Amino acid sequence: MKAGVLTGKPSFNEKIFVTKTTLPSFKEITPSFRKIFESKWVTNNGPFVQNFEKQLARFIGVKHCAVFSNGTQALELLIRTLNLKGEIITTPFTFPATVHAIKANNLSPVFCDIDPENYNIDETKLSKLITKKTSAILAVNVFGNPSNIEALEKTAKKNKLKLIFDSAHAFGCSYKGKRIGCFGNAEMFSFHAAKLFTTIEGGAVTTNDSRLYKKLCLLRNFGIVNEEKTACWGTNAKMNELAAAIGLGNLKKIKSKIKKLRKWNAVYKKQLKTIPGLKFQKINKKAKINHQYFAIEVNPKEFGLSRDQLHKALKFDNVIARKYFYPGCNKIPDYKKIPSSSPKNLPITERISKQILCLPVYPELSVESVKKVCNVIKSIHLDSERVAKKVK
Ligand code: T4K
Repeated sequence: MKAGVLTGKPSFNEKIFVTKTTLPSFKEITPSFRKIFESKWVTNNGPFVQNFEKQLARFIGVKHCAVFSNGTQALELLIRTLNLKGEIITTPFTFPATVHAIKANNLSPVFCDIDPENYNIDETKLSKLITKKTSAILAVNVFGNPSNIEALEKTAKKNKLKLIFDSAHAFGCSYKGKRIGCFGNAEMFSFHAAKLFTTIEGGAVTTNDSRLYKKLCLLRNFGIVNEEKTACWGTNAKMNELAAAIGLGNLKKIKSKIKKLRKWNAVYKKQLKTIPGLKFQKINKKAKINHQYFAIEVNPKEFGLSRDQLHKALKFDNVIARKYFYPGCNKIPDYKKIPSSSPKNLPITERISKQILCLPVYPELSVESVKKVCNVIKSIHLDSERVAKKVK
């Protein structure tokens, strides 16, 4: 089989995106939507939201879950609720929302470089970044791969810092037999349409801290306690009833979806591992992941083409892979000038962000399609010199 970049004929007739929203079937969701439409109670902590929060907390095995209009709002409000000051240490190898949530609270991000194998914060580099101004560590479980949680907990405890996790990618993952969502002071999830577990737009914070949970609920609803009392500043970050109904529908299927994705992941690994210059993310040995991302690291010398060239070449076959996360957040103008942003402090982020490519993976994808994507990549590698002329 020859890649489309060589033949002029794409292997897929339609675009294969990095992911595809998975919703409950229309038939399954209709009774819930009918109930909501008939009741006319569509938002403001309605019965579906309340039930969704209970079910999520039970699924994760955590005391409390507060849901939000999206993951970014969830994280912003979590930071505000913890009353943090000064600086928060985080990773530049993440979606901009992680860092924006710090900035939205008038706090300064401090970037810690990542581990070259697992792409999470390199905990051995944390100590040097901790100053009197540091109030928290915001770690990201990148592509659902749990961070080295014990090491982070130890550093946070020793330095009296709060520890929070951006677990936007990690719904359904676990660490040492406990689900992600139970760790640190609190964890945030995104339920965006591009996530394996979605409410279309939505997010959550999970925590075992009852006071934190109550405060979060207050802040997402304008700080309103009751008709006559507004206790503090707040905003509108509420999830609506239709979103919660979709979440409840999707929750029933999450385990079977993960099972499917595990298979796709195995197929990708089996097919791609023999191609020179391709490497995979090292998954934490103590973890089980949800497999919603499948990232390859492209070594240009060994593969024969750069990540950017492969990314372009795949488009000839209608394979729309994504460069998550390029460029690193340290390159965003708002953060570029802070001292920890300097590329010389972040050599691993610099390299990985230029070599990473996320391939399509979602439950609707067939094994044949996954194999076809792999064959296209093989063909591109084998004919890399010819491909290079077409994708400068
Ligand atoms: N922290 C981290 C670590 C995150 O990754 C994110 C979000 C957040 C925080 C913030 O959470 P939210 O506030 O978003 O809840 C997508 C998502 O929009 C974003 O939520 C996600 N991370 C990020 C990793 O991926 P884009 O810019 O890649 O989205 P887009 O529109 O290009 O969509 C990606 C693919 O998803 C499309 O190629 C096809 C598929 N898709 C997309 C949409 C919108 C669908 O199948 N259906 C859809 O409706 O950011």
